[in-house]
Amino acid sequence: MKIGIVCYPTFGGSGVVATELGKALAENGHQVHFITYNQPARLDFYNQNIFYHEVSISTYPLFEYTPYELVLASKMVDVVKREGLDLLHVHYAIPHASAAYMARQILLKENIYIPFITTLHGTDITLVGKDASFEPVVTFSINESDGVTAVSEDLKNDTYKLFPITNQIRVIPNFVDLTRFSRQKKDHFKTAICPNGEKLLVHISNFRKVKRIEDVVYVFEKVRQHIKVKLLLVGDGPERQKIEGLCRDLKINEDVRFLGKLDAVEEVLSLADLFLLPSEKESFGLAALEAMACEVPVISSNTGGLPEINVNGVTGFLSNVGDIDDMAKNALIVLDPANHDRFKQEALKRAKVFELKNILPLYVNYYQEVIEKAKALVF
Ligand code: GMT
Repeated sequence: MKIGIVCYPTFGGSGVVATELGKALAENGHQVHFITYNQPARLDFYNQNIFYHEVSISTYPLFEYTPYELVLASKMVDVVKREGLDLLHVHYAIPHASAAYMARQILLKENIYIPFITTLHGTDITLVGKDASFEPVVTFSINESDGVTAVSEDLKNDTYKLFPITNQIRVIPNFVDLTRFSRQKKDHFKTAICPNGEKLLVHISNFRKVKRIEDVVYVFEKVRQHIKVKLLLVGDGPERQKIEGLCRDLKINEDVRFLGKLDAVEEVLSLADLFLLPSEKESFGLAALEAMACEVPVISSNTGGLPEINVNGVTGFLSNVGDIDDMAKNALIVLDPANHDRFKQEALKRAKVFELKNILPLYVNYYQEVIEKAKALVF
């Protein structure tokens, strides 16, 4: 198949999933065309089946806001025609689904029907999409998609709850590549960061409000009252400065390190003893799955799709959003030497359910289904 993938080329979960999916499809012999405004962050290897088409936006003094969606739709039209694509797969509804709809309508005038699949990732539904300023377009473009997937059952249910959706939504969960995300032996690094045998707690995110990073810090501070611990915070974003200030105020800054945006997160995860993800909302929680693949148990909130990955009392624990006392208590249970190995093994076992080789065929079969349906519809 020849597939066009549209995504945000950033470190955010939707871009990561789209890029990893494209890479896996290419390795399985499909031709993959990324259509984005920058080289995707995780597109870090060469494969003869991967092509990159840049959406370059030129500004004009009249435009206070450059109409990116129009440039993207035009680029999709161009790539579909030039490369003879079979399908467009857009990740994150806003504005990719409506741009794909526009491209499909333009191509229809030239007797080309390009089906498109929209994958919903979370905030495109639960935060941004449901806002009245976007809602009609989001509803319309989801209903007009030739196929729709959501990354968890919870996100599917939320989408039906929040929008008048008439289209079928298929759940295809996110996945992890276990050849990359597996625990590596990094004893020298661990000793450098935890010279006195401290346990290492890790959080990785885009440092947005929805991640509740202050809860990570408060949980860490509570655990620190009982056992020797260090905290690594990976990623960057709008909350970082506030969190740095909080660590200073709590006088724990000597035990907390901010690593910024990192490519090789699997190396940090290989040192970790516990992963913290206390988010307000989380449609899936890819970061937690990647941690579990590296044998790191997870303390998380019980929001969104997190209970579909993190099994309470088995791979870690789930608590109500904001219940830092419960999270700290659970962290101590997981880190107890009598329990830790069991939680680590269960985390890996659970991550294997979401292994790339199990999830990739779900996408490939769905692509074929949608392409066949589109052919029957038009010709
Ligand atoms: O977590 C974020 O804020 C980034 C966001 C995105 O769209 O890039 O992540 C969403 O998609 C990820 C991949 O499907 C999911 O693992 C995250 O749970 C989801 N984030 C939220 O729902 C807040």
